[in-house]
Amino acid sequence: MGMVQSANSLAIETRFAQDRLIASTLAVDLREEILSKPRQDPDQPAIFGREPGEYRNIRLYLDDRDDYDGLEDNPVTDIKGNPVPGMERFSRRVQIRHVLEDDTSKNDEKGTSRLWQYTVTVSKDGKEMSRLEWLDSRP
Ligand SMILES: [Ca+2]
Ligand SMILES: [Ca+2]
Repeated sequence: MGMVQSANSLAIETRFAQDRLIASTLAVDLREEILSKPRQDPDQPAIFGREPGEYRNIRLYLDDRDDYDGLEDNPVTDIKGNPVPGMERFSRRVQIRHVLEDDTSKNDEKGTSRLWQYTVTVSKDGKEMSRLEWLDSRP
């Protein structure tokens, strides 16, 4: 491989590594935001997902963790719904599953488990770049 070619491929690799770092940072940021919210809605009867009046992509109005289920943050926005400069090609998605306590790969169909699995996926131009999963429990 010639000098120019290897310099090019190094630049591409560096760019990719930067994108991966940005994507994982965006995922961690969203996890921190979710974990900063209470497990149950503080001011209305709690339901899984958003309670009435909680707008889909303005996260400021989301006041409990399961409100984030199904969130599509595309392109990446701040908590007030403003696009984040430089992040136009990145998007984030949140999925929450009610899972069995003894086998978290299975969904809890009966609704008796106290465990939820959270997944945050970050993509660039629609291609997945980072994924973060964690378990959350209810007392
Ligand atoms: Ca809720
Ligand atoms: Ca709520």
